[in-house]
Amino acid sequence: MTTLADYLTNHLQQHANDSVLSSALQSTIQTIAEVGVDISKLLQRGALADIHGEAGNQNVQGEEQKKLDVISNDMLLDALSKNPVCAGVASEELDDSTPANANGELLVLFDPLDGSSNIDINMSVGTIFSILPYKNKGQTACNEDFLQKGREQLASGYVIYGTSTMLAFTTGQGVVMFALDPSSDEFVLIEENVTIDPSTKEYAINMSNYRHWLAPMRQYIDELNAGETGVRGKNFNMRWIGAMVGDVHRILCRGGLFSYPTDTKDPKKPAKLRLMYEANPMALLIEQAGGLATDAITDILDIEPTEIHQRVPVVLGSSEEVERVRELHG
Ligand code: FBP
Repeated sequence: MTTLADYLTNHLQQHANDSVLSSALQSTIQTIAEVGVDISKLLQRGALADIHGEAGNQNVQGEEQKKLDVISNDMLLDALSKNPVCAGVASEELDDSTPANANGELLVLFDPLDGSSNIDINMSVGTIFSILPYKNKGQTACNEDFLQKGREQLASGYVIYGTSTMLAFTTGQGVVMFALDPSSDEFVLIEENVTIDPSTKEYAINMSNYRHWLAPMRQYIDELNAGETGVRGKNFNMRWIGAMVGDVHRILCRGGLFSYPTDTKDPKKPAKLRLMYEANPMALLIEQAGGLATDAITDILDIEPTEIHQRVPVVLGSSEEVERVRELHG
């Protein structure tokens, strides 16, 4: 049985060409995992822990915050800010980044509780994280320091709170998965080098937005829905968990396509998902598992960020399907 601590010690030392950076990565992933255990326990207690319902205020995205959005945000912010390797933290729930230790090596971004509309209905939710290098050591970190392309990420991953609690991450050498052992509060290694099949028969999209999509996306989904009677010549099945972390976890487990495309619902908000807290970390995982991740045309990891809360269209998963979407958006 390999615990997270063992794995991080062995794995990162092996692959490290910078031991300072690797031990910084090690302690940061360990810190996030420890908070993940605490959030998992709160979720296990559910309504008994008074974590259901609204927090009574809106976040910078203009969304009603759930109680657990705020609780999990504060737990992560507190733990990471106390970690000396962490120079700064940025959260989906906070307007601006929070400077931490100016001599730290790393910047951490997180969506403390992805899929928060699932909390009150006892469905899967998750914590998504992205780790970037801090390039202005000795200075106080600010929002601009976080505006690095997704390719600059040193690591990314998520903790999913589902039927069991699991952790999946990459440090650029493939994707690994751990399961939480509730009897020891330890994450135990269950799979290394997770790979995604290039072809699939499963897709995930919020079909209720169909009339708001651009023509190429409607054509792609029409092709899938035509199944074996159409140009694709095979039937496709649909899933939608309402939490990106859940849909991406399914894709890492059995392949598939996930998309939250651009839409015309609200001209001021042509996309829903956040580049820095959702798209970039998930895109790195998917690419490291042999899949693809685009905004329908451009690889997500090559998008130059302009502000820490920017939103992007997302198409990710099994490469054949992502390429078909790219072709139709040609
Ligand atoms: P947050 O819950 O972090 O705001 O994330 C957005 C999200 O919940 C994704 O996880 C999910 O894929 C999508 O929105 C669901 O959107 P919709 O409610 O439109 O189906």
